[in-house]
Amino acid sequence: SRLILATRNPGKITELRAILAEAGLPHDLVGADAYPDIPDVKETGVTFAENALLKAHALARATGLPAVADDSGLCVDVLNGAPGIFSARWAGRHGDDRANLELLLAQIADIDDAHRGAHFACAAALALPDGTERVVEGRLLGTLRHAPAGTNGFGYDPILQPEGDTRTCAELTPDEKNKISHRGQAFRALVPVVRELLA
Ligand code: ITT
Repeated sequence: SRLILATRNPGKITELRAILAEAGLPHDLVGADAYPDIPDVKETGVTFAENALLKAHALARATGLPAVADDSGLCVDVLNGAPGIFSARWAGRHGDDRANLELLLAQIADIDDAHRGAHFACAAALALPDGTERVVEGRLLGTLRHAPAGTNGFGYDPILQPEGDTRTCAELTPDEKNKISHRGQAFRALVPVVRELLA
């Protein structure tokens, strides 16, 4: 059976597809690109979970298929959780990773190493066309560097050093990152939910 993922990011599709396959689930995962006429939904929620649910419900309603959506971001302790749900457009323009990262580094430039805690958070939602919904979350705890390092990944990866590692997320291989990442955890937590609702 078909399951649709609300993203235009092919990396996310590959990752969730691998997790479903590894769990032995037969579902055929397709990206929202397969349905180009469906407009993007406004992310008006105030939490990752609310935004993930909004996206999943909109896509399930529009396609008549079970839909998965995720919302994620970086939460900085000393900024009371910001950028949070605004991570993708922290410096103004949506998806300007370089500007977002530079602005954040400037905002915490004077913060000492003992107070540079942060985490990536991800909420993953599953919605059915009949309105049934579930949402799960994952987190990756770490500290923020003073300067970027590494070229893998995207977004804030070059400045987040996961707890227990000496490298940044951008210095991990994709496999290493998926094993510990907020999104990897959330997608893996979705497996029993898919099993329960889409048996
Ligand atoms: P889609 O909505 O098309 O899936 P997006 O780029 O808007 O893609 P997200 O909502 O998942 O992606 O992520 C929001 C922002 O949070 C993203 O632009 C990054 O700045 C940051 N972020 C999320 N996950 C991250 C990760 O694994 N590594 C680095 N930064 C991340």
